[in-house]
Amino acid sequence: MSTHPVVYVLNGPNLNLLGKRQPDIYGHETLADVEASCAAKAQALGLTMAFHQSNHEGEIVETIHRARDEAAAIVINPAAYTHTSVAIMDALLAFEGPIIEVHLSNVHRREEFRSHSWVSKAATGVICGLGSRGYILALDAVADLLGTEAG
Ligand code: CA2
Repeated sequence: MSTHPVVYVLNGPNLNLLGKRQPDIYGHETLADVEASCAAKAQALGLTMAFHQSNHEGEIVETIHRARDEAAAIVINPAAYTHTSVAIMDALLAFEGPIIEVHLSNVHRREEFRSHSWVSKAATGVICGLGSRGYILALDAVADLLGTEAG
């Protein structure tokens, strides 16, 4: 059994299409590519990662509930639910560890509605506009905040 802290990396609706549509906004990498980079980074940092994607709000809420027992930190790209979901915000507010919100695009340069995030009200920190590197930086932040950084 691993004694490494567990970090959940959660992805919201339509992110399963990453790399397959709209590469001008979201880049050419697929979600499987992002997962592989995150897995390598987590291992280097001494973290155990569990990577999830769901197109269903309730499923994301239930995954966050599981994180209460199983994870020390959460990295989340809630995708469109960022801007709509009080339910995901409330679930995150019930989680005690660090929460890093990640967006591939700079949501503040886009349509006005993307500038508001319910999830930010529960997040420790927010990273946006740096593409998939944002996930890697979020894992760095998690390791730092948990005080578990390797090396
Ligand atoms: O920039 C981000 O990471 C977003 O969370 C992505 C969401 C969007 O609703 C947020 O405002 C910002 C959209 C995810 C959909 O991803 C797709 C990827 C490729 C093709 C189609 C959708």
